Amino acid sequence: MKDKKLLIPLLVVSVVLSNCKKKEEPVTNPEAKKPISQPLVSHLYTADPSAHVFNNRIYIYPSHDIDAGIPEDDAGGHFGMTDYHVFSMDSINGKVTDHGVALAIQDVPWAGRQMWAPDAAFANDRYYLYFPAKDKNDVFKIGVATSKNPEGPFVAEPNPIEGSYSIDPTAFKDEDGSYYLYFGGIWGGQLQRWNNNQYESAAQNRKPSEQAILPRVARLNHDMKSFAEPVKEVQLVDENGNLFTESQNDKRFFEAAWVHKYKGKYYFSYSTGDTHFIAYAVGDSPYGPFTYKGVILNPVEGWTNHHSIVEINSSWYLFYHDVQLSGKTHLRNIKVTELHHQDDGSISTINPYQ
Ligand code: FUB
Repeated sequence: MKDKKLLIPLLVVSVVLSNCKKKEEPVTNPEAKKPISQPLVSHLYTADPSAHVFNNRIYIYPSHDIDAGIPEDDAGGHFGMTDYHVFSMDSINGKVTDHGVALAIQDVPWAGRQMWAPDAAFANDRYYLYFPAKDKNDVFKIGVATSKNPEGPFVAEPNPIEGSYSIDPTAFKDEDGSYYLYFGGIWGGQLQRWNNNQYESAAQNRKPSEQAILPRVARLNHDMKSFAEPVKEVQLVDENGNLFTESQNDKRFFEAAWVHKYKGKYYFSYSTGDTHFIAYAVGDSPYGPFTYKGVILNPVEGWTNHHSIVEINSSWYLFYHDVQLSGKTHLRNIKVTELHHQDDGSISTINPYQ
């Protein structure tokens, strides 16, 4: 009896409280970071945006993130992407068009799984899509596919580029018309398995005191489908000309190479991986050496950081990604913001959140 008498006032109190709670929604967190830019695409998850201007239009070649249902591991197994979409815009604030599937893994004869960060180039009256994927032996290689149109669809070559390995290819065209393919990524990207361009499946990550692993470059042949020379290491050095050690992981290379040229200098930018910076280094030749100069982009939300830099109508832009839409490391969204070169050639550091 005593309990029943208490029940009615308790019910009244709980109904009043639950109504109060509803009125208070949505709960806003005063500590939440405010992004400086919004996702360019929200109907798909996209990452690793490589942007180019082709035919006066901006084309973006990103990874297409999906939830492949693969548990997270240190080698990035949960990044189980299976195709690419190309996006375009007529201007930096213009409407973004999704051109649909440009290349799917079932149409790449040599590929097994994980289509990671791609890039594109134009030469010989056609467009070339460079993309990494694991082959049927689970070894990352770099493939090339061609199309008459910047948005694809692309037709893949039957084999990966001979002599290629690891991930994150980026094609750079120099002013003399030569093209260079930069690539490499450590840990899940397997670059640590390739010493002297030879594969050692059991090779481990470097120890903190050892010299950091270097990104790679090779000039492309006129056919844009093969290397014109043996793959070389790209020297990334500090202000005294010394290579970094693995322990200098706020400066050493991890993945996501990109090269742009500004006032005659070559800018090599890259992700430092586990310290999450996009850093840059400057040199006088496409082969380097490149001297570390600083940070272009501070860490974004999500583990990875990957970008591209492109000049559009005399302004420079940084395309990048974070995980604003999903909050999940492997489900990212591409973004863009303006980038500024200072008079001394340095690049102002961008904070992705206010
Ligand atoms: O998108 C898969 C991998 O994540 C890329 O290849 C890396 O650069 C990192 O962004």
